[in-house]
Amino acid sequence: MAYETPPLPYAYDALEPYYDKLTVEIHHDKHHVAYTTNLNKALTDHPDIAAKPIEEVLGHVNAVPASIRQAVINHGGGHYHHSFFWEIIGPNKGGGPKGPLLNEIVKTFGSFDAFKEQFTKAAIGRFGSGWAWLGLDQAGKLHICDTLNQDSPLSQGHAPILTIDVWEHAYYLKYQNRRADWVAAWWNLVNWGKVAELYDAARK
Ligand code: MN3
Repeated sequence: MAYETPPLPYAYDALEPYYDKLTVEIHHDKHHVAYTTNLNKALTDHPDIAAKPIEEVLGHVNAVPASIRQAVINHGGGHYHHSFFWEIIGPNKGGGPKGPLLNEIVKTFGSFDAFKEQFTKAAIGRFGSGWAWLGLDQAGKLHICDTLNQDSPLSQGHAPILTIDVWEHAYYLKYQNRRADWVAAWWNLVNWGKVAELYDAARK
């Protein structure tokens, strides 16, 4: 059993002009694939772990033997987070959420704009490499957080429904040091239909 990098669910250039073809290609085919490859390497002698869904492994990461735990956090996180990231963006998306998810965002953050502002702040403010997230916390409440490197919100018992990658490899070719421009452009790619699906699933 080995983990596999899911194929990119659209063409490399499908996210233009917000996300350029070259970055998408390198990000998926090199960075994402390397995480998956290194995860499988780390688990060579642990087929019992490699047989589990990655969500389960990261959700109980303290059960992973100490000798490989950091490798599983790094590469397992990288494998899972990127698979998730490609799913919640897409071509001809953007706009905003509807229905129960919109209602909950308004209830929690005051308005959709206030939510966007807080999420953007988390993404821009993440020092160094990492991710910003919207998810359900252990109490089932919507919650914004940011994580360092490939530390996973799953390991905190959260159910993620939205994320942005703010590692420099995610945006440097097009946006260089302008992380704020990457975050602003990324809102145009968010697949709110998929985010709503994840929200509904997480509530069950
Ligand atoms: Mn990345």
